[in-house]
Amino acid sequence: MANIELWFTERQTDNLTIGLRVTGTVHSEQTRYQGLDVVETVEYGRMLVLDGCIMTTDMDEFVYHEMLAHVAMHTHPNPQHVLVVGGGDGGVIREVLKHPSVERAVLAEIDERVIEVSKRYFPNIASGLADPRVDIQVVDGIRYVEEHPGEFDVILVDSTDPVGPAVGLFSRAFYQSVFRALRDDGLFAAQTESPFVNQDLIRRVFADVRAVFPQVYLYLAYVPTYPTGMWSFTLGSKRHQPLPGPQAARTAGLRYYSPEVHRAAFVLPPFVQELIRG
Ligand code: SPD
Repeated sequence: MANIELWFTERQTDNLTIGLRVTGTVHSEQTRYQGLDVVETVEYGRMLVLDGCIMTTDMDEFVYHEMLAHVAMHTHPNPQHVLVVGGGDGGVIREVLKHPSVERAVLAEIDERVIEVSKRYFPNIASGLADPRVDIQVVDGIRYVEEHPGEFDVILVDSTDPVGPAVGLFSRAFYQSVFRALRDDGLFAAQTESPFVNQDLIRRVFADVRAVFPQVYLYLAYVPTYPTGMWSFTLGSKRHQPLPGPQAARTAGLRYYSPEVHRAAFVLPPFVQELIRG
C-alpha cells in the first residue's frame, strides 16, 4: 500500500478537533465502562484513548502527571497517606511515590482494564503500580472517598472529562466527601479542563470547592494533546497554602515541575482570573 495515511481524530468540542497521524492500533476493546484504545502516533508516541478522548501519550504525559501530583504533594509538609481517584494508567501514582514521606498510596480506579492495559503497553507510566506502598482498589472512586473519612493527607483526582461516569467527580457533593476524607490539614487537587473551552465548568468547580474548603486555588500547565493545550487544576486546602511554594523540590529528575514552575503555575492570565472571580 502506498501513500496511505492513518489519522486519529478526537472531537474535542462540536467545532474543534485534534488530529494525530498514527501508524497503527496496538490494542482496542470495549470494557464494562468505556471504549479503550492504544494507538501508536508519529508525533507523540504511544497514546491511551478512552471513549475517543486522549488520556495520555508517552511524549507529553510527564507534564500532566507531574503537575497534578507535585504541586499538592509539595504543598503538604509531610504527605504520608495519599489517595488517587481515577488515574488507572498509574502516572500520578508514579509521581506520588517519588516523595519519600509516602507510606501508602491508594489508587481508586473503577475500570480494572485501564490498569491492566497500562501495565502492558505503558510500562513507564505504570511503573509505580507494583510498588509495595501502592494499594490498588478497583472501585467507584466516589464511593471509596465517602467510605474513608479522615484518612488522607492528599487526594488527587485524575478523572476523565466530565461526561458519563466522571460527572460525579466534578460535583459539590464529591468535594464535600473529599473534605471529609482528608485529615485536619489535608488538601486535594483535581484536573479541571481547559480555560478556553470549559469555562462554565471551571467557574462552577471553583465556586463549589470555595464553598467547601477554606482555601481554593487554580493553576495551569501546558499539555499539548489536551483540548487547546492550556490545562487547569483546582486545589482545595484545609490549612496549607501552595504559595510561596517550596524553596527546593523534594524530588529530583522531574521534567516539567520545579519550584519555579510551581510558583509560576499560579500566575493566571486576566481572562482566567476572570473565570474564578468570587
Ligand atoms: N481531555 C482529557 C483529560 C484527561 C484527564 N485525565 C487523564 C488521565 C491521565 N492519567
